[in-house]
Amino acid sequence: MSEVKKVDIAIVGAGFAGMYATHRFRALGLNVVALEAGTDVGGTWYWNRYPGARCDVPSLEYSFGFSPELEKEWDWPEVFSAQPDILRYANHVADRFDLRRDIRFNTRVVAVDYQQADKRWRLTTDAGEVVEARFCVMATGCLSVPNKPEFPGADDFAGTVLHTGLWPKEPVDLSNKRVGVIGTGSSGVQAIPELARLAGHLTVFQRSPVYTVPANRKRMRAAVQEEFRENYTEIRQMQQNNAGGVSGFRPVKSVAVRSPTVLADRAPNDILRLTPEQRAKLVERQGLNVLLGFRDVYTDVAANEVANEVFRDGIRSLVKDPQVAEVLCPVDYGLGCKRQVLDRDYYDTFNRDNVTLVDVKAAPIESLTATGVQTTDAHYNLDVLIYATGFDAMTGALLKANITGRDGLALKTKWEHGPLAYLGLQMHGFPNLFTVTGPGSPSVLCNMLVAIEQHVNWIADCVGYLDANSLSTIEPLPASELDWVGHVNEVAQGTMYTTPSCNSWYLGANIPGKPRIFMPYVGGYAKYRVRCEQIAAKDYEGFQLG
Ligand code: NA7
Repeated sequence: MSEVKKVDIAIVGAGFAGMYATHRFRALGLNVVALEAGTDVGGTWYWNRYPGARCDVPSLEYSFGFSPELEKEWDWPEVFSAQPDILRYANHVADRFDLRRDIRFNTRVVAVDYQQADKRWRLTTDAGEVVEARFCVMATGCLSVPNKPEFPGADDFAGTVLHTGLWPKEPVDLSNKRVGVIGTGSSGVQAIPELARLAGHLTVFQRSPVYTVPANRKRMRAAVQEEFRENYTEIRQMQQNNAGGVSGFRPVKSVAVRSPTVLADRAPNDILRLTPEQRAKLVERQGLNVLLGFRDVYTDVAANEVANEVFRDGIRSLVKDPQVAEVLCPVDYGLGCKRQVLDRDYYDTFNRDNVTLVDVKAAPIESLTATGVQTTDAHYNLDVLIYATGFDAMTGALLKANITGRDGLALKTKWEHGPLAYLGLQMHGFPNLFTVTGPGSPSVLCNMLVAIEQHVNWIADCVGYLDANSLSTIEPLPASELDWVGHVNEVAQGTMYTTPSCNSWYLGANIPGKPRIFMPYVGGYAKYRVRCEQIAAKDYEGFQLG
């Protein structure tokens, strides 16, 4: 066995969370190592290289706030960035802060074990290397374990198989190919218009239709970027006080004031206060996005269904073939149940001659064959099959790391009935192990970069506190995590996220056998941040220090 590497802090993952953790803990004078399965930094943005991959938060917000120099020197080409630009940014950050010297790439952590006697964490890698650390920080991401449904005969398919969440670095030639894609969530919706342009023929296997609205496609104007730079101190403060970790800063100097006609068209707060004619007119003028602006759509089931029907009418007007349009209309769930999907030309893609939509809810996929996909009523010949089937979200990567805490308690056992954690930061029985954007924290309901920085800063302050007070361990009391999980569930009740008809990855409903629990904290980032700060200020109330 190779020599054991001993460090103060072991970090698992070198996406944005692991990168910032490496930087932040190093600044405390601690000895750090980050272990990363990929060959380079970027995490989610390293793996999700599929055509059309893009962020749904504006880049001037979805960027690190810890370095004013970084803010000054980086130019974003578009308002909402494409994956290659975000990955370029991650690489720039790694270069600028010399992060790679403390990151081991091509290294997958296969076991994380608590060594009770010396209160250290022992991490074992797929190469059999061992790292021991006082603290272990799981920066493993919320959407990092791809979900690949097991269809009978999957191994028989002789064509190329790809997953959007594990897209190869090498160019994929789809020209003149018969391409099939399974899945119409965010990844599928982003990829499908691009795949249709690249492929000879595209067959879309859709189980659940989606509510998707056109994304902002604006190039970044230099003046807008500059105005953000001038106001970044205030913008970062605004993010800290916003439920979604987004400042909502509107450039005033660099953007012309909207015309009075457009202002007059703005939607009132409640859709139920409009007549059907007014609703139709509003959508005609402003597009489907306008439906997302009504307050009651998210709080009132009747209002929600009105908006859903207006949305369906919108789909019917955008898609030429009425039968195809009907299959694209979601009926089983409403707006606000799943994460809002943004697209570029999605509905119009189904007007192309080289695209076929297959309803696999009506006729499910039975098996894969050597030559394609067999549903209960037809066979589809394919050269390439793409899974856009999502992720084992939020808990997947943590469980996959085989974490075992005190007294041999496996995280898998502790979380058998759902994730039990305090603030999404720590678990009882797992002293000195922290999760960045873990279940029970705002995480995926927040601007991830803001959520990541807040967690890493909190953990760094906590480690500093332990050292300053000659303490060696911290873990939550059992009652604290029970109370917190109760609170997380309570605030999720009554929202559109948890209506009985809603099945989303937020609830774990996309993974067979996964407990149905709403995992992220819906109470809002700002409230959550204040709570974390108060707890730290009260000498880590609810935690047990030793
Ligand atoms: P999602 O949103 O989980 O979407 C996965 C899609 O794959 C969805 O349409 C699923 O249909 C479909 N799916 C999954 N399993 C199957 C099987 N067995 N047969 C047919 N279709 C299937 O993942 P994404 O990657 O698109 O997006 C995840 C997040 O990444 C997104 O919310 C953004 O935050 C970024 P279903 O709805 O389960 O019927």
